[in-house]
Amino acid sequence: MALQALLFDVDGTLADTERDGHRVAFNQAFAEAGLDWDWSVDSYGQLLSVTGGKERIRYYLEHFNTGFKRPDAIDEFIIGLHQSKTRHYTNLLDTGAIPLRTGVVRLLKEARIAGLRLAIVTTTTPANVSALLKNTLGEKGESWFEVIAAGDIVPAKKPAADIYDYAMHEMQLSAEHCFALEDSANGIKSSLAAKLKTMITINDYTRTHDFSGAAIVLDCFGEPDQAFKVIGGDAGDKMYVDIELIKILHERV
Ligand code: XBP
Ligand code: MG
Repeated sequence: MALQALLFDVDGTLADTERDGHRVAFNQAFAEAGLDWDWSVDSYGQLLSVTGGKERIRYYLEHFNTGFKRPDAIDEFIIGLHQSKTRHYTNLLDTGAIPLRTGVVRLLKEARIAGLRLAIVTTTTPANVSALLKNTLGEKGESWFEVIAAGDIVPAKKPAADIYDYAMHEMQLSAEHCFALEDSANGIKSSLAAKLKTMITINDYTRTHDFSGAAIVLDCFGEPDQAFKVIGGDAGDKMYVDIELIKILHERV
């Protein structure tokens, strides 16, 4: 089946947003609300087992900070905290603090030249995607992607298949014409459940995750002068991810 579209995860895949972006913004929101909660670099790794910021705050209260006296209107409390977190996160991106990962811009440009259709498939809030793309690819960055499937658009976030299914439905494409690019166990569970061949580029929070079923696992996309490391799978004689490698992986049974 001919490859027609690339479906990109955002957090951890397009950019290393978690440790120095989302985590920092959560802590800023907590401080602003007068809470003494502090999500350290290490503890945030555990909290990442739950996708979605609101879901992550709830998980923290249920499993890590069980002594906190919760307000009666807990849902509104979490929504308010999360809105503040989104404001801090997008402000942080506006400072240019988070660049795209190695090889991302080149790969996106090559995909556009090759006529591949592009989509974003993420659990993060839509405003976060807009801010990242605008601040890294420029004002027109978002328009490179035909569909931006993000946040609460589906109720069941990754690892459920729903957000990938939604994106493919919007594009009127079936899974065999698409290829997913992910960085985490929850991400690949979601893409595999949607029957998508999936490439993984790991990061510090995900390097020990289980990536069974991945088409290949790499440390990054690489550049012509900066080879990737193959962690699992067969990249042939390729040193960096290009459209040809993705097509080979897509066709491989
Ligand atoms: C990303 C996430 C998101 C962000 C926070 O996972 O888990 O929850 O950490 O985003 P993935 P919000 O890369 O698998 O999509 O706070 O906007 O929900
Ligand atoms: Mg991710």
